[in-house]
Amino acid sequence: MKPKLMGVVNVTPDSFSDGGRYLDPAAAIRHGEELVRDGAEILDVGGESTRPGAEPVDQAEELSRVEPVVAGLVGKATLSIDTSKAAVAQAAIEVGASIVNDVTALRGDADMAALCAERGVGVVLMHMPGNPRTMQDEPIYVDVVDEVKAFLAGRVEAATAAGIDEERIWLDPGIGFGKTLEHNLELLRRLGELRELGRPLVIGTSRKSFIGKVDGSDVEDRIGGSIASSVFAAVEGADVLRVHDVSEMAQAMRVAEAILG
Ligand code: HH2
Repeated sequence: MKPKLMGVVNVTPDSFSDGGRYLDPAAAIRHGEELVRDGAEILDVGGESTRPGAEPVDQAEELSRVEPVVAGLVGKATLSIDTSKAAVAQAAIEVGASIVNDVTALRGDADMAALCAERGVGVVLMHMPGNPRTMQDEPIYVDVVDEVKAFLAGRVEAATAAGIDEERIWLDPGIGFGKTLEHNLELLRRLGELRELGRPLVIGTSRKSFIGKVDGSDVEDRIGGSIASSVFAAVEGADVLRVHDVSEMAQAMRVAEAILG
């Protein structure tokens, strides 16, 4: 067990836990550098919030947020661009991103799959029913793990049919995206079943509202829950942990790894 830490760099005014803190490119770059010093191997740069109810961001605006930040972080870590817009992904790839983290799993923009295939980048395919505006309306599954697994298998098929090398695909069950508390807990509890898909797993539990639903904590007070859920996910086989609090998570992982030997 040695998951990579993916540090979150949100260049947005409205992200659910750190919106507005790093909207200035220089502040976002400094934040990314700090996350690397703290132990992040990957930085995930995003210019559009996907929190429940978030409004879509105009392409030019999203591009102007993320492009200087990706450019400023080149050479400091592996860079991932968190976007569902092909034009934004393309600009980020041109300045140095090597992973596209698409929460729509290539369904949001008809040009995204071809772009990723042509550029040979890594691709994170995440499960989300509907879109951020509607996903929490009334999530219903007969068996959430089976359904997420079938969805992800289908997206791998679509991606490889579009020419994306299967070896470059990472999968993510989308904790907090169109799921109730019980759905999120069950996905984490049965994470091992998603390993059967044969691709590395990315897990993002950091500061999410399911933690607050467990213990009533506010968003700025969820580090303990973020660590507990991420360590659990790592033990169950997560390969990448997408986190905001890299320093604390790195220490938690060092201790967990020391125990496991
Ligand atoms: N979660 C968020 C955004 N992108 N990408 C992947 N692959 N997995 C996740 O779990 C995931 C993600 C939400 O977190 P954050 O970026 O902090 O918030 P916001 O979307 O409000 O910017």
